[in-house]
Amino acid sequence: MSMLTRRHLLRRAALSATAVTPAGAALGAVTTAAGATALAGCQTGEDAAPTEPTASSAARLQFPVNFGWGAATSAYQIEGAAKEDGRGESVWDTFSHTPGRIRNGDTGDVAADHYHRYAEDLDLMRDLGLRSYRFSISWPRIQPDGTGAANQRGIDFYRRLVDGLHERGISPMATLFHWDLPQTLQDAGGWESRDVAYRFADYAATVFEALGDRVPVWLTINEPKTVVQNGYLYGHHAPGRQDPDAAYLVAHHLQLAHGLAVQALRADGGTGRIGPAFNLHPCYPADDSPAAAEATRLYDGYENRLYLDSALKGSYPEDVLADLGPTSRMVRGIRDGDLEIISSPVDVLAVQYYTPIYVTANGGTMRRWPTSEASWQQIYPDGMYDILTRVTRDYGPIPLTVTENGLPTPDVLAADGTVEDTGRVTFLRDHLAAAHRAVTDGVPLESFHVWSLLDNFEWAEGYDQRWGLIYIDYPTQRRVLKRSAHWYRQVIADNAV
Ligand code: IFM
Repeated sequence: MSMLTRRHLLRRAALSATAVTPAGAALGAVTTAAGATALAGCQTGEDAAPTEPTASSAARLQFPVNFGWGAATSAYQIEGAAKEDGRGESVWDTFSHTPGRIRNGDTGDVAADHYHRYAEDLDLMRDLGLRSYRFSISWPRIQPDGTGAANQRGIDFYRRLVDGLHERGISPMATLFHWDLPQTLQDAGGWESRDVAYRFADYAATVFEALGDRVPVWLTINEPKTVVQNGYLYGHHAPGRQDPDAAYLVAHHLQLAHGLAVQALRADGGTGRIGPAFNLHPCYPADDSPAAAEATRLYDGYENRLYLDSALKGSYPEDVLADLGPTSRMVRGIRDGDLEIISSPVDVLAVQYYTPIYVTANGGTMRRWPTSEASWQQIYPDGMYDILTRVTRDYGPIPLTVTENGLPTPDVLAADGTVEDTGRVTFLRDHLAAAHRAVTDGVPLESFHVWSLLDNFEWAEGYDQRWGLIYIDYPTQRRVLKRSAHWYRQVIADNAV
């Protein structure tokens, strides 16, 4: 493993000490003006210096007819009911119950109690006017031990949820895996075990069989990079490992699992569309030096191309493979035919954008923009434009959906029952304006999902950070629409920001 890789890993480890949570950084590109030539890729040249973020504008930006306005959640972060109706344990049950792992010792045992309050939450979605709801299915609710026959009570819950969405005119978008691996499979090696990719395909087939007639869009694995980096490099996510060699073998097995699930849907004769969900980050050189350009290129390989190239081009980036080296567990773990499986044709690509990354000449990173309450997140709306246009430029006109974008804000429930999260309104307006600019420049963006619908369990941060459009008063589980929710309802009604 090269020096650059080691610096990359060390940089990430340092970030994690200050509570990096989600996946990481990105390498993207820089752009500002509306030119279609503004590539959002990994820019390494002199003209890559970022400019001021997009200014807010009073002009209305109309989105395409039938644009899929949505919001997103995931199972472990909102459902609670951790021990009900036959649900098995996941790695996140184990991790969150391990002292010292989660801020304030929080767990997902109750979370937003969505498992019991889903009907109320569906009504709130309808009241907001959502057209799309992206949620995840809990593997240990469907297969408590990660294999074998389906737990009917688990299936029934998601059936009720999906039926409730249709009754309210909201289109379901289901993620098969949002990090809650059954603990039994972790005990058998977790994602380091190639066999787990095949167990995932079996689980996916079970879900398609049960819900395939009611779910039009499937996403396979949420943010494989976060599992790789936070779970296996820095160890502040489940399963809490710090083993770079294992991390990239895990990356390969997650990609393999993705491809096998795509094939399972096709084998099932499913009519639904399917694709991966990647958190992508535009990476920019921190200065004009050739060394920064070179370091940015490799950084982009680890952050973006490792996942995009394998799924959409059928190859891993040569620079990353060379950097990992021929004796790495990942490189040794790639078998003939794997990349054909991984690049099984998909119908849609889900992009999750939170932050840019600025890479220094020595392979480190630096902060250029203000951060949110999440110290890893620099607020840079133009990065949304850059990453969307880069994906279209580099990977062709595959339909895109933004499945996550948002930030945590210091929300307080006032005595008059309001929550004034004006920072979230500004953030979403500016990021939607950037997405609109990408659409204007030809990006086939179909939908946009705010992260998140509800305040929820933010992994290592517990309940400390609030990411929702809807405030959860955890002691009472009362739901309160924040100012941003009212604003978003108007955006949806107007089909414009
Ligand atoms: O809460 C997470 C989500 O589970 C995955 N993407 C990033 C979000 C914010 O950190």
